[in-house]
Order: sequence, then structure tokens, then C-alpha cells
Amino acid sequence: KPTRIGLAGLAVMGQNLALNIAEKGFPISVYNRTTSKVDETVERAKKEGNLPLYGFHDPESFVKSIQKPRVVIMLVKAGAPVDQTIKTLSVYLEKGDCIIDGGNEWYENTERREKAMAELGLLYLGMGVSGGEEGARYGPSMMPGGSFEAYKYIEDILLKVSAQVPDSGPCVTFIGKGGSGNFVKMIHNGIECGDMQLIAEAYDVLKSVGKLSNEELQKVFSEWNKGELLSFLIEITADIFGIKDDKGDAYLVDKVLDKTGMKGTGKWTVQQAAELSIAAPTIESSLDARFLSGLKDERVEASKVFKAGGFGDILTDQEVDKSKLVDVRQALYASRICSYAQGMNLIRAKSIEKGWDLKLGELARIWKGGCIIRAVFLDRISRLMTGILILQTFLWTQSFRRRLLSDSLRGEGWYALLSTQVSAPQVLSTFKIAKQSKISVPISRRVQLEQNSPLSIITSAENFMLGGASINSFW
Ligand code: 2AM
Repeated sequence: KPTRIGLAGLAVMGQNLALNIAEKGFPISVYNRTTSKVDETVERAKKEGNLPLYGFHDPESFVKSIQKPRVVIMLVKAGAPVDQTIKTLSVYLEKGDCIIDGGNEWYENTERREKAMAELGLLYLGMGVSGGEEGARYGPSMMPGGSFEAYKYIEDILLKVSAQVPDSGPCVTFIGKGGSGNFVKMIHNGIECGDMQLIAEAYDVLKSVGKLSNEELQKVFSEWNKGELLSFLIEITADIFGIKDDKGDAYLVDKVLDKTGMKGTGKWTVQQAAELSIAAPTIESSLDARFLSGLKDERVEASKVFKAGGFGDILTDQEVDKSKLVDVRQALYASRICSYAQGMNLIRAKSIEKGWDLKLGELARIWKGGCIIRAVFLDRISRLMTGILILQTFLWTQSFRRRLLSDSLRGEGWYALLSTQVSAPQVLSTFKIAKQSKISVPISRRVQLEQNSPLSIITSAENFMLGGASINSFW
């Protein structure tokens, strides 16, 4: 009996999504270039409840095992591997069949492939999938774009497989034509970069200026996670503070190397911001922070000069009033809304340019569950997503940050300006002014010049919680 759908590309994401689909009652065929992963997936399907999942070692029998019109989800590396996989599969596909790319692909590649496929009478979708390995297995947020006809073939599967949020429904919707699904996922990842940077900076203010211990940090973040900041990233941040290293006597966070890289979607987001002339300062500076984090040796050297100049002492010798920490919470909230608004602005601009007619409120809705940037305040964003209101949110948060900055320069509040477009020279001159006028300026940007930058912590926390990395890889 033919299966309902096929999935090619059985790295962990692919395996998990296939198991998720099978578990929801849709018989699925699976295939992978390296056949041992096919057997591995079949084994898992048996162990995880005798799920209706069938493995194939060659592409022909794989494709032919699927009911017509056939739908195959591909989860292979973006770029050339996608083209190669399409080539392998399309030999056996027939008119009306469909391929879905579930990877983080550049949207223009999807549009190119959609056209090429159409010439063969085949349909194509580029579908962003967010939620990491965990999400793929138990319910991701899904962003399919391209052929609406193809979407309709599998809508019933996607509605069941995606994350389910009470009151707002399954975290999937047809995004729009062409490469819009990939584009929206790319922006989602850009927002994620900004969000991680903001959380890392809030952490740094609390740790370096507030001098909170890991136990206190865990309490603060857990507390924050009960209110307006409730979100996946805050939750895993709170969790990471409680995790000990493998010897059990030191905290893992304090051993994380403060150096991180990137996979590409953050960079693409910033490139698109420049192309579209849309301000995205938080997302842009989160990328800058990653560039700087990579310069570990230079930062260590620079920190010596920095300390010799007397700047380091301003920061570390400071008496702090822990009751003022509430400002950091507010700054983080304001900055996060700002960052999400930047992403929405980018999507809106692109939608106009390409005539995609994207529904921003719907996007905020499908990001409420399953995905990495899920956050309770997306409800508010979802309601705000009409035209000029986005810009208002953006301006409001910018002025909110300015107020925090001016308060702190007057010595009345905390410098809790998170991830703005302030460059390193500006930071240094702020220090100089502050020093001359004997104003204390705790400044989160400091970390980028010194050692112990917390930039990588959130990324690592994320990897860790999602089971994507072993403890050893942190050292
Ligand atoms: P593999 O197991 O045979 O390497 C993530 O790397 C997934 O992409 C894996 O399933 C991997 O298959 C697949 N992949 C990477 N490059 C590929 C290619 N050129 N052709 C087919 N699959 C590829």
C-alpha cells in the first residue's frame, strides 16, 4: 500500500520530522543518500511506538512507494545538496508531484527551482521549519511558501504535525508565493540572533555590574519568565545557570568559550535590511557582536590596553543597588519588542517589493509556538501588526532606550541600553566623558572589548537544551 508522503535527508532534523509525521498517523517513506541513516530511522520508528515509517535504500523505490500526487519533503544542506537531491528524485517523479525544501535556503534559490520544476510539470515549496530538533519531533513552527496547490496537498499533515497553541491554533499557515516561506524563516532567524544578543547583554549587566551569582541569575531569569518576557529563550537561559560541568563542581556557563560563529541567515537578514533600506539596528549589532566574539585573541590584547587606561576600574569597582535591576528587565522587554518590530518591518518591505501580500499578524501567530523565538508578547505584536504601528513600536522602544541612557548618564538609573548601534569608539568616548565628569557608567558594551564576553552563552545554551551539542564541545 502506498504511503502518504516521503522525506529525504535523514540527519537528526529529518529523522525527527519523519517520526513526528508518522506518529500523527500519516504513513511515510524515508530515504537518505547514506543508507545507514535509513536503517537508523526505521529502528527509531520501531522503538518509539511502531510508527508507520518505511525505509528505502534507493531513490526509485522510495519515490514509487508514495501515493500520487507524490509529495517529498527534503531536509538536506542548503545550496548544492538541494540541487543534487532534486536531480536524483525528479527522474522518478511524474507531472503534478511536488518537492518541498524544508531547509534554511536562500529564497532566490527556491524561486529559481520552482521555475525549473514548473517546466517539468512539478510543483515546489520552500518551507521554513523552526524549533530545532526538539521542535521537529514534537511540533515545529512551519512556514511553507510557493505553490498553493502543493500546500493544499499536505495542509492536513502540516496542521497536525506543527506545534499546537491553545486559542491561536496550529503553528502553520500558507505564507505566500515564491520564496516567501524561506524569506520569512530567514527573518525569523535574524530576529533570533537579535534576541539572543539582547538576552546575553542583559545577562552581562546583571553578572558583571550587578555581580549576581549563577543561583541569583537563575532566580531572576525564572522570575522574568513568569511575566511579559515569558519565552523559550528566556526559559533555557534560566535553565542553563543551574547546570554543572561534567565534574559536578563548577557551573557550565562559566566555562563556555566566549566565541561564536554563524550559519548564514543572520547575515542574509542584515544584507536584506541594507538592500531594502530598512533600519534593523538590533539585528545588525547582534551580527557585529558575533564578528567581535570571533576575535578572541585581539579582545584579550585590547582588554590589557583598556585596563591600563583605567577604564576597567570604573566598571568593576562600582557599588550597585540591586533594587535597580528592574530596569534591566524593562530594557530587555523594550529592546526585544524593538527587535521583533525590526524583523516585521523587513518582512513588510519585502512583501511590498515582491507583491507577496504577507499577513504579518498571521506570522506573529504561527511564531507563538514551536519555534525558537516563541514569546508571550508575540500576542501583542500580532495585534499591533497593522501598518504604521510597527514603526511606532520601533520609535517608542528607541526613545525608551534613550531615556534609560540619559537617566544613567545623570547617575539616576542603569545604563541598560541593549544592542544599539553604538560603536566601540563611541563607547570609549562615553567612558572618557563619564570618567572626566566622575559619573559611573556601567556599560554592557564593555564585554565586546574585554574578555569574558557572554555572547556565546545563549547560543550554547540553546544548543545544549535542544540536545544539539554534547557538553564536550563547549570547552
Ligand atoms: P548524508 O547522510 O548522505 O551525508 C544533512 O547533512 C543531510 O543532508 C544529510 O542527510 C546528508 O546526507 C544530506 N546531504 C548533504 N549533502 C548531500 C548531497 N550532495 N546529496 C544528497 N544529500 C546530501
